Amino acid sequence: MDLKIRTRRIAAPFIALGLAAALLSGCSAERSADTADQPAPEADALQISETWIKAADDGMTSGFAVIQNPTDHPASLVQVDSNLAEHVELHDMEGTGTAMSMKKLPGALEIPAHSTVELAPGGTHVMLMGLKEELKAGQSPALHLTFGDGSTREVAFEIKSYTGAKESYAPHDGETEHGTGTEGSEHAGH
Ligand SMILES: [Cu+2]
Repeated sequence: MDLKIRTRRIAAPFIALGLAAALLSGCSAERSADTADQPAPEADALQISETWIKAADDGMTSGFAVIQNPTDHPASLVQVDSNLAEHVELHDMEGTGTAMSMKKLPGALEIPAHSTVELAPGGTHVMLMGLKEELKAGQSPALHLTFGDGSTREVAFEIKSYTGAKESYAPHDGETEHGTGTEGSEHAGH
């Protein structure tokens, strides 16, 4: 609490300073905005596809995506938020075989210039912990993504039932669960 208030007080003069600087250098700022030197916000420049989340009744589940950076500038995914879960973290897998476990990424997920980063089962993933509601196949809730430059974007993730490779936290291996197909997939949008 106290910290937050203090940060805000400190931030105000800096914002004023930045504003003054922007006004003073109005001409040059306008010029550089026209050139390629000014990178587009990461939220707009990154191409995000194949977004999906494993269907789950409760507890935790994970989300996946393919993030492509076609620009000349490095980008990063800093944070993912959702009101579907108590906590959302970016996780990575560590170790091999049966000793494989997941851990929170120490920092942002880097997406270097002209590269594609894949979040997939068995690898980097978005971890949704403490689900507040059942995630049923066919739904397409939006997650809130925050990037390295502070830009943000809502991205729809399709809920899919998935019985492939499990991470270590999914104990029911080999069970034949089906029937939660994607029939009646009304894209709730939201
Ligand atoms: Cu995880």
